[in-house]
Amino acid sequence: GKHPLARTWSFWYFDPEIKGENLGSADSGWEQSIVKIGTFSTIEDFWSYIRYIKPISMMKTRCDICLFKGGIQPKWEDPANRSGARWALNFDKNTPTTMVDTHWLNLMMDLIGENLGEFGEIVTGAIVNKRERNNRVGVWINTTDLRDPRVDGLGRKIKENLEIPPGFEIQLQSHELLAKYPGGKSIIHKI
Ligand code: M7G
Repeated sequence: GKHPLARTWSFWYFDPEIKGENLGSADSGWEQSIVKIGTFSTIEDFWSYIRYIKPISMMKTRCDICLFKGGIQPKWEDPANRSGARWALNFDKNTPTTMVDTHWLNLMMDLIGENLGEFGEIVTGAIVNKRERNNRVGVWINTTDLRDPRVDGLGRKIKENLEIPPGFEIQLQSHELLAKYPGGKSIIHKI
């Protein structure tokens, strides 16, 4: 039999060249470029998706792959993300994209395998962004409350598990601030 995961997850794909149905929201069309790839709840089904989803080193620039807990959309607007944030790992051009692939794969395995312990409870999903300047891995959480020790704990645990050097800074950006001020003003914490 297949090996069940602790929960259901979905893969999503963002490609600005995809222009889907306008669902009537007031946004710029960003939402129309997201498609759900599929949902799974076993280790075997995870690997069958991984086998055909291109690693980001092979993807077009400006595309994203998202892995979210079942029932949560990879958007700031989803109720689970609305008052949340992302831990952002920005990899500059000195980091080979195949290294970003490795970090992303390790992160996905930590998420679906519930290897982040209690810190995984605040996670809603994760996204890898293929970008011209900085490729990015972002881990989305459902809170911006820095008094919750799991916020800082998660950031440290991610660095530890992915073997990110201590001197490599990761930033916590609130979705609300990011929506208002793209860029550095949205950073509420860093480690
Ligand atoms: P990004 O893809 O997170 O980073 O956001 P980038 O700047 O490295 O490309 C790029 C832009 O996409 C944002 O400034 C928004 O215009 C739009 N966008 C991204 N996200 C995650 C959302 C979202 O969840 N909701 C909405 N409405 N727009 C978003």
